[in-house]
Amino acid sequence: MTEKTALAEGLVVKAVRGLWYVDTGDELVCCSARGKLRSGNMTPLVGDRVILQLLGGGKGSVESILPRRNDFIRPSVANVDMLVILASAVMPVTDPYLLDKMIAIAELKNCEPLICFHKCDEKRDPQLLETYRMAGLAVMETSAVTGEGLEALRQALEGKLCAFTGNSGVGKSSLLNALEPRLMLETGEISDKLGRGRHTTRHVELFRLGCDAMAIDTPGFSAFDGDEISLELKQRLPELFREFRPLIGSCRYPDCRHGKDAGCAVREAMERGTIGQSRYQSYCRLMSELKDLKEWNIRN
Ligand SMILES: Nc1nc2c(ncn2[C@@H]2O[C@H](COP(=O)(O)OP(=O)(O)O)[C@@H](O)[C@H]2O)c(=O)[nH]1
Ligand SMILES: [Mg+2]
Ligand SMILES: [Zn+2]
Repeated sequence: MTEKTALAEGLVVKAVRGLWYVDTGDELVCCSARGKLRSGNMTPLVGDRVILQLLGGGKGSVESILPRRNDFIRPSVANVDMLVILASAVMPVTDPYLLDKMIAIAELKNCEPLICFHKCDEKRDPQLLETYRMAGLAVMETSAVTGEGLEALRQALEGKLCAFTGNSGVGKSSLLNALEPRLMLETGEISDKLGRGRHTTRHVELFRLGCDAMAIDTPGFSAFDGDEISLELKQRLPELFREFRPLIGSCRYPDCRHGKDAGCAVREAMERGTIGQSRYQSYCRLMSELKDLKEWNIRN
């Protein structure tokens, strides 16, 4: 019994009840996590790059987790390069406030936001699109029906680990299917709120898209919501609205919160029209929602 077991590096592509499926490039290895990892309170997440011990027969154990770019709680996923946020101008119409919240969370997590104005075959909202373009965010119009925007989207995703999010019914699964037909994801489910638990899959899985991208389909906005609301989000909120950044130093008072403060350069830019009104309103609403966060955190 002197045989030395081999170590390999791989990507966690699926997690199911205490087992992690790790793609080493050569094979898919079903792993448990070493006690050492668990006692250190580190659980591998889908998207993690890990060092594993190969035990033969497609089995192994995760030895250590390589440093992460970011991690999310719900869905449990790490190293998301890009958050693809879908919006729709037809039922269910996306509330710009939800979009802005998702964008802020993406920025907080060092994750590139990409906004897809989806179902563009049915309806477009050029004004909203322009609001985001003006903010310096990546935007595109997509349709799973006509295929519009798919090629541009493929190019934007290339080489990245992407999470698709957006309100239930906005078309996430349909868009993923349009990008990669063999995925055959279920589409057209009714409200996530009603269906939760019944239709929501329990495990998190990364899909390989043809364009050398990995993607994860998330159940809806709720998934990236609540849990990610943190004190850090509150403290860094102004800079998470990227078009505010160049203005922040120009406010009259250095501690300006960019609300009703006198001489606020951000608000003045909104009044001049160089910052979208809806973006500014979302900022103010988020700020007021986060105001009592400290107390909220203690309560929970
Ligand atoms: N017109 C139109 N309908 C779409 C498009 N993409 C999805 N849908 C429809 O929108 C509904 C919800 O789609 P689904 O992919 O299940 O949304 P999800 O909940 O975000 O995954 C389904 O009835 C789809 O057929 C699109 O590009 N254009
Ligand atoms: Mg879906
Ligand atoms: Zn200000």
